[in-house]
Amino acid sequence: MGYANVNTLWAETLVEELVAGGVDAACVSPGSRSTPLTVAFAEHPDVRVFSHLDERASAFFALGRAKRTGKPTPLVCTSGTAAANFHPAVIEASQSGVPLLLLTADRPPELTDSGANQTVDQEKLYGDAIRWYRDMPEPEAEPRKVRMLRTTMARALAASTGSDPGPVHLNCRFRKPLEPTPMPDDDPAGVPNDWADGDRLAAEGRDGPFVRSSQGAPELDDDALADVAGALSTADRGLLVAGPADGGISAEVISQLAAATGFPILADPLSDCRFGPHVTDGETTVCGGYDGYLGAPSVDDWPDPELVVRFGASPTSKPLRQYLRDADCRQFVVDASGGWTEATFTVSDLLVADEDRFARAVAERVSERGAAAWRERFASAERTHREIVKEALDGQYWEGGALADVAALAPDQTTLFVSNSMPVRDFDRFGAPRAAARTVLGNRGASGIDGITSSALGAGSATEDPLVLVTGDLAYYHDMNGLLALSRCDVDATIVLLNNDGGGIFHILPIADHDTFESHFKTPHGLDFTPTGELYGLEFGRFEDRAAFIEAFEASVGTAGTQVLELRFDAAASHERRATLERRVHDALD
Ligand SMILES: Cc1ncc(C[n+]2csc(CCOP(=O)(O)OP(=O)(O)O)c2C)c(N)n1
Ligand SMILES: [Mg+2]
Repeated sequence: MGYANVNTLWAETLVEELVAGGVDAACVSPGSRSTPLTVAFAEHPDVRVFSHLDERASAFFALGRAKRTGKPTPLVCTSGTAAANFHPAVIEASQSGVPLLLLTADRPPELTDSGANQTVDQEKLYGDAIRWYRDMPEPEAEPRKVRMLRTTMARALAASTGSDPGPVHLNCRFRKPLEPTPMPDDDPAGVPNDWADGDRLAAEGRDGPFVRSSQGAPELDDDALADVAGALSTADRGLLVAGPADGGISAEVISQLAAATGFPILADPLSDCRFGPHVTDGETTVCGGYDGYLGAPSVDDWPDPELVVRFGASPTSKPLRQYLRDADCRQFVVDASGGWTEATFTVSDLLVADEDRFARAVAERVSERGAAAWRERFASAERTHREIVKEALDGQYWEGGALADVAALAPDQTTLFVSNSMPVRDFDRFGAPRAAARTVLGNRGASGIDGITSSALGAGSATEDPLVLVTGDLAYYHDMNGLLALSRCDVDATIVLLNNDGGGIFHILPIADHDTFESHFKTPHGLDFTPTGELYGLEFGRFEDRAAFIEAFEASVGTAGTQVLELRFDAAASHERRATLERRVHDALD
């Protein structure tokens, strides 16, 4: 095969190997140094290219896609600060265990630290947030080097997926000509016809990936499984906690474990276990209201759990985290990545094992179910909580009410992205478990309010599901650039914008009583977001009450195009409402 020059050979081979490894899309941003990569992706018939003008939005878009698909979407940028704009998404990907593949274009090594234009130190730019880093050698039409390139692509994909998924960074150096300009054979940038010198593997690769890597999932041995199963079989009062997870334990498997043990499941909204058919299968008690009742004084009189098995990251709910902190019992964390991410430091047993396999194996070995009274205690608290929230929906609307409605009304098979700050907390407290199948995503790795819209649209780009994003106003403002992906990347969404004119969350912190609260913490901005409708080609509507919002929401999720449904709230009033409802639940439990 003929190539215009060494950069074309290099970039086309790189893309060919990624496609052989399962890549079907890439996110690119304009710039000169990355030209060979951009052209190679754009010209590959099996790659869908998402073109983003802003690298920060691009990286979050790729992150959202990976959260939805479990596969990396390679990211391409030019040299300089462009690469630094990937950094927030890299951190989120690392901390939430999501595959990313960063291809940062760079100048040849002799220009590092030389004052050359748009040249910065890109070596290990993202520090420890990277699972594997490689400073790529300069492209060369040399057989061994090209086999290295092919192998490196297989390795990069393997390193970003597997049992400890995360970002991989390849710093890709290119020398001019960057465009596919044909260069003569005898030029250093040219590719002689016989460059491979008969090395067919270098020239053509293999049928499929150059290196097929198989990665086994970690499993416990029989003794360890018997120990856990024994502990579960002898406990009357156990809890199964499904924390936020991108690809953690599945609802089906945790249900098997719940059926075998008789223990309730406390399902974080960002686990795969809050919603789905298992919720009403009769064998399991799926709890979603614990954020509202576990802080009740009367819960202190409940007997302690005798055992807790946790999957995924630390739960979103603070009352749940505190409850687990105070439970003096054996607490297992099952984590295939072996991350030791447990900030309350209450875990007694860290089990590095594939979550589904572990739970299946333990469910088979458990011999006795726990006490029905314990399960009923949780089921009854759930009913109390749910009734009080349901009643409240008929009264003054509040931010949590909107989340309760979204949870109830989103169609089956929705992909739902929930922003940080109050939206995810309200969703946790007020989003009742339902039998509908949903994919709920959020950025809880680092809990930033940046890149939320882009992450949601990236997730939406990977699915035919209706896409719903629930975001606060500061998060919406922070990533307005991300809205351009709606038209450029052909994504439709329903965006529920909860506008309380600033960071409502700060009302619940002690700083709320300080002079600097309004100006430097709550930061009311007074922005009218209506013009984002015209600017980004979406329908922007403001809704005054619950009935109007529900009507617009139901219409939007069934319609093409993007609708932003803005609800305006007073943050202080919403907090009062949360507090009143919490008190009501606590009193009812008393
Ligand atoms: C990038 C980033 N900057 C700052 C913060 C700190 N922070 C946490 S919540 C919040 C306010 C978010 O406001 P909004 O999106 O309107 O949600 P609300 O608090 O009103 O629910 C801020 C600034 C953060 N998490 N991430
Ligand atoms: Mg706000």
